[in-house]
Amino acid sequence: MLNTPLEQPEFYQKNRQILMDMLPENSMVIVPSGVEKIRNRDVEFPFRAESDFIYLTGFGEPDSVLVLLKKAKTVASHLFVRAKDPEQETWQGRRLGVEAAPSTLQLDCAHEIDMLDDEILGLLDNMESVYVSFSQSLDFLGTVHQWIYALKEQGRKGIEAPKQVCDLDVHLHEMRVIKSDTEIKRLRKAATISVQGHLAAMKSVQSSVFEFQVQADLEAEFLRLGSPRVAFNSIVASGENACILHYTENRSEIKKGDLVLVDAGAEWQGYAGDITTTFPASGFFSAEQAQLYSLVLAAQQAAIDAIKPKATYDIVHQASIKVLTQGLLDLGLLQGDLNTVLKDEGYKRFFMHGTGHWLGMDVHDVGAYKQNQKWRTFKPGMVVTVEPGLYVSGEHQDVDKKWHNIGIRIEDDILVTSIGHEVLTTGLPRTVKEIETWMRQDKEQVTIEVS
Ligand SMILES: [Mn+2]
Repeated sequence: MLNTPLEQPEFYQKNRQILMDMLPENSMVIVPSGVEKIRNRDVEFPFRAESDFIYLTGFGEPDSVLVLLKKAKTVASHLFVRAKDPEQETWQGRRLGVEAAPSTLQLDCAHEIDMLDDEILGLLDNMESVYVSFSQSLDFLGTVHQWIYALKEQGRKGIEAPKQVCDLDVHLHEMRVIKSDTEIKRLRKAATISVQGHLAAMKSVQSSVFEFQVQADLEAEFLRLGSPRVAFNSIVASGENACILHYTENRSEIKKGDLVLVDAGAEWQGYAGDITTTFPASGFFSAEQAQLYSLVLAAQQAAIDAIKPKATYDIVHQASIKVLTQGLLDLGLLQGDLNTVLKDEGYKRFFMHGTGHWLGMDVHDVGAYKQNQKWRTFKPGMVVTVEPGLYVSGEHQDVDKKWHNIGIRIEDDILVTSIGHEVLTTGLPRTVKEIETWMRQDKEQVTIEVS
């Protein structure tokens, strides 16, 4: 659990200010942190607060709700938190509490969460609009509606209920698409730790028998470098498992001739890293593995090269599928001519996902991809992943067996800059030759250490 508030409360204060500047007078914003979920019996899943909530508070306890009001050109911030409770805290961990919250988080005032239903009715009186994320659970949206309903019932006493409920995502998520300097710093750190974890995984595969052992070394490195948790469940997929896009079982034995696909990222101060590496368990690619790998890498390079201000996600995707499709035609995995296969999307048999996604506090970060039915253009401060792949499984029975059970994805995190782009996830061996050399050197280093 994230009991310690994150650093730099002024960063969150600024986020609140920018958000409220966008909203009209007499608006209220309501953002909950989320509730703990039972895993089994009395064991909870590790809690991680909603990103919107962290973005505006730097705080991560469950059962908390942020309420922002804009009235007479002034913004007031109220936080509802769990009450201090020495007994509960002895069992379950520290709580910030009502008294410490305002100064620690630079908020105007704090209340006990148990008082939310009562207090919010007073705060809502005379508010014109309520902004709440329409991505929230129906439960929470229902609660907001109940509050408004309760106010309407008191209409004869002169109480005025809000007249509209608006989607907060439109404003808040658009804000989150463009990263500030503080956010870029955190993403850079998440990227650096993620790179180190992937290097540890490449090292681990040489002494590991099972996928979970590689996962252990990967995640140990994240933790060792101070990341409190993975940004998403790590994928360590060997051989045919790599053809399952979100494989997270990680229980199989790694065979000598397998490629191992690792898709994992560390979280840092609420921000995600997201890297995929694919490398041979033995330290050497087979001829077919090397051919497909080099093709995916060329597609990734073409896609990264296309990233600059005013380019669009579609341009990046088209750049990668063009290279992949031509390569699949050249290798005989696809037949026909380039334009026909591109038009018919024949490549989707081997590459069935997009080339990437927004990256930020959420690994598949918030923000629209299209605006007014058109792909939106890139702007400095946006962060995207580029992750083309090729997946040839035993199911592709019309394809020569020599290509079977090869799943490859290569993914990096890219910041759009004013002059083009910057790869945040540098420092990994990427070409076939670099990977083979790195793994061989590493093996020699390990041998020296042991002897
Ligand atoms: Mn990704």
